[in-house]
Amino acid sequence: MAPRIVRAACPHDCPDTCALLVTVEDGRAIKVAGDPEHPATQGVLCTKVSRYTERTYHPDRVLTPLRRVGRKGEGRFEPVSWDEALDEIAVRLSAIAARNPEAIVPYSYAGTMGLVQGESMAARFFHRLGASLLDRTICASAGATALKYTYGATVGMDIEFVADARLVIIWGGNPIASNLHFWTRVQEAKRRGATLVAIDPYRSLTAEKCHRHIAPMPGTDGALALAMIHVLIRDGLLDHDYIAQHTVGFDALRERAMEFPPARAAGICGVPVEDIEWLAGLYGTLAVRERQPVAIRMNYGMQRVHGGGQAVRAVACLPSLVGAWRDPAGGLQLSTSGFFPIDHEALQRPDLLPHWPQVPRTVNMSTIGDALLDDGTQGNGPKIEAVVVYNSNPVAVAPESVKVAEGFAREDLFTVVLEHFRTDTADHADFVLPATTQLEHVDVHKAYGHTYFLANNQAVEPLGQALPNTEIFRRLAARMGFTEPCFADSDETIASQAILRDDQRAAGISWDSLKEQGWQKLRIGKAPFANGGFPTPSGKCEFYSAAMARDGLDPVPAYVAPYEAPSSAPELAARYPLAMISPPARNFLNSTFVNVDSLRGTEGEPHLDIHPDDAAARGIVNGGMVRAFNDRGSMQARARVTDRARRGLVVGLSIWWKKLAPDGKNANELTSQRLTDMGRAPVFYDCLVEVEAVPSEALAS
Ligand SMILES: Nc1nc2c(c(=O)[nH]1)N[C@H]1C(S)=C(S)[C@@H](COP(=O)(O)OP(=O)(O)OC[C@H]3O[C@@H](n4cnc5c(=O)[nH]c(N)nc54)[C@H](O)[C@@H]3O)O[C@H]1N2
Ligand SMILES: Nc1nc2c(c(=O)[nH]1)N[C@H]1C(S)=C(S)[C@@H](COP(=O)(O)OP(=O)(O)OC[C@H]3O[C@@H](n4cnc5c(=O)[nH]c(N)nc54)[C@H](O)[C@@H]3O)O[C@H]1N2
Ligand SMILES: [Mo]
Repeated sequence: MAPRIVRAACPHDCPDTCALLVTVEDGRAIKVAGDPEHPATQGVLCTKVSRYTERTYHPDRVLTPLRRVGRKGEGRFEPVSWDEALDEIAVRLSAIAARNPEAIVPYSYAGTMGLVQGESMAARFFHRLGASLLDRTICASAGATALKYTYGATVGMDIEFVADARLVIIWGGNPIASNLHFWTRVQEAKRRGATLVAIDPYRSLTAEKCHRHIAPMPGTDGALALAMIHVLIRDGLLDHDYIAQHTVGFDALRERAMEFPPARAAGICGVPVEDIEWLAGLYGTLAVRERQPVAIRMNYGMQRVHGGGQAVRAVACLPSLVGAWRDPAGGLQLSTSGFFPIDHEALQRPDLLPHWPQVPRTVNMSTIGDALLDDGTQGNGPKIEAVVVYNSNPVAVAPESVKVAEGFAREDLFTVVLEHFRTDTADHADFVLPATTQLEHVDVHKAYGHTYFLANNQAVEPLGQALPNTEIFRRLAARMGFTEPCFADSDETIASQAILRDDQRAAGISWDSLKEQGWQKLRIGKAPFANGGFPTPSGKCEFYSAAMARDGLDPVPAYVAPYEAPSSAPELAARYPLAMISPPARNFLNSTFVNVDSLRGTEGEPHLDIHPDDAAARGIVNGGMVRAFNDRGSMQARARVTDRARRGLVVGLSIWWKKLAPDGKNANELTSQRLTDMGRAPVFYDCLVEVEAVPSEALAS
């Protein structure tokens, strides 16, 4: 048979959500390429996804249901039939549900971003069961909450126009690794004369390619942004007309910003005063005096700290102060997901909850360690007796991993994991159920870095006995006696339910048109906030947020210090003087792809970047083994002595599978379960450690 091309979508948790063309020959996918016609993809894929067939046909794929035969965490299993596995799971879950369904917890995140395999049948199943709800906070909820208070939704500029910007500030993001197609456009802006600035404690792959790199200590961006606002106001670099018509709370913001003269912020952030003056001056002069487009690409890296929400809010005020929204190439983007009209109720069917509109208790995925170790006497609801994990690898990715692993190792916990591979989490399962990959199932996708809906058509038949998440929950629902018609919906039916009807932004877009065309752009103005129209209660950009005041938060952008820094925790900082961050490695996607040999080969082994002065003070040499530790745990890594890490900072690119690391540990052994100022999100980059050289005789084998 001649090869055929199938239109598909990249499922991974990345702002770029690429349109794929999959070449299928004799029932096998032989090539995955970027769609050259799709403006966001531009025919280019990242290294990871261009190797997608390597992951799909990986010899380690789980292709039959597995039942545990060893101890929890040991990873010893025997194959069983689907009937055996599902019958036993249904019996176990039914028995727990008969006592209290809230003792059952679903655990999922964005292993696939697809609306069908991500949230539909699984959500229906757990709602009908009355299981605990899961607060899906592990990535973006601090920043998303901040944007909702400030702009009304997770919306912003369309970066398709950014090539025309004169200044691009990349704030807390590393697009060369984690937002590649944005970087392509920024390269074009650079060729056309734009100035590029990175704000990042680490000289990332991206920061080293910008004209200027400002390196604040982690968690201090709020002070930096308030000082920029201070300079804009002090120097009259303001779009008074935009402020008057399209914002609320300017006086309150001015008062707050007056508390942050650049010299004060410079002290907090550990950056030169001149950097702050220069950046604010350039931003304001270009935008206000020269009426040139200035763009800020904020990313989630900056909000994984105590004050992450307030910091995002402070930065989010900048474009409204200078009227940057007036130009399609100006403004700010953190996320575009709020533009998408999605019918979550149709997908998830919360009305199936036993006492709807009353809802069961909610478990925060970011504190799953504590939740699993709670014996039910702490007032948080019943002890967790069962966890069903899909699209996530919590034992590797959730903070304070020692506790997470201890929780998943509980012999009285019943754990089911739907997976492609035997991850660190799967090793703790009672049952591992083989799930299909994106090439083997149907899905529909929104994006968070552009404004196209995409279809994922099924390219090949499921491998082995793998089944889509939807089908696994469909079969479980049948065994549990759930007879509502929605449990019989096919994946294509679900895909057609995902897009809200009657929303102008999606006019002309349906599952039928999408699966033919592959992708379609939402109807949104080129400069969506040129004339205000923010989806806030006031319809304006809210410098002052009455909703925040009601929610017990500071209604004006503020600087909230890190939990773990010399200023806020001097005693801790004396013992653990180095700030540690663990942002994504370029060849991994969170913990996905770590087991793909070619990609792991490129990353090599876990590294820790440390400044030459900090290394010398500890007798650490380049290439030597080191141990990073604090009161929560430790991990070993190969030291890279480099001034990419500023003084006082160490960087361990992540997220390694623990079992593929030399000591069976990763960066989350060190991170804490404390939460951000808003959004109940984790503080992965608010983490003090000490580092020591590991004598060679003490090396983990
Ligand atoms: N290759 C690859 N791409 C990915 C991912 C991946 O794992 N690998 N993950 C995907 C996911 S889930 C997400 S959420 C996004 C994340 O992508 P980004 O939002 O870009 O976030 P991070 O990679 O976490 O961090 C980006 C940069 O922020 C810096 N940073 C850390 N702390 C601070 C701080 O306090 N202030 C400032 N200004 N900067 C700070 C880090 O040094 C890092 O260089 O990327 C997605 N894309
Ligand atoms: N230290 C540290 N920790 C972090 C971060 C960090 O920067 N530093 N980043 C955080 C962030 S931003 C995020 S988003 C989280 C990410 O955390 P997760 O969302 O858990 O992401 P992954 O680690 O990629 O795990 C996803 C799993 O889903 C599986 N999967 C993929 N598709 C399917 C499917 O269709 N069906 C089923 N059943 N399974 C599927 C994959 O095989 C993979 O094992 O990690 C967080 N943890
Ligand atoms: Mo994320």
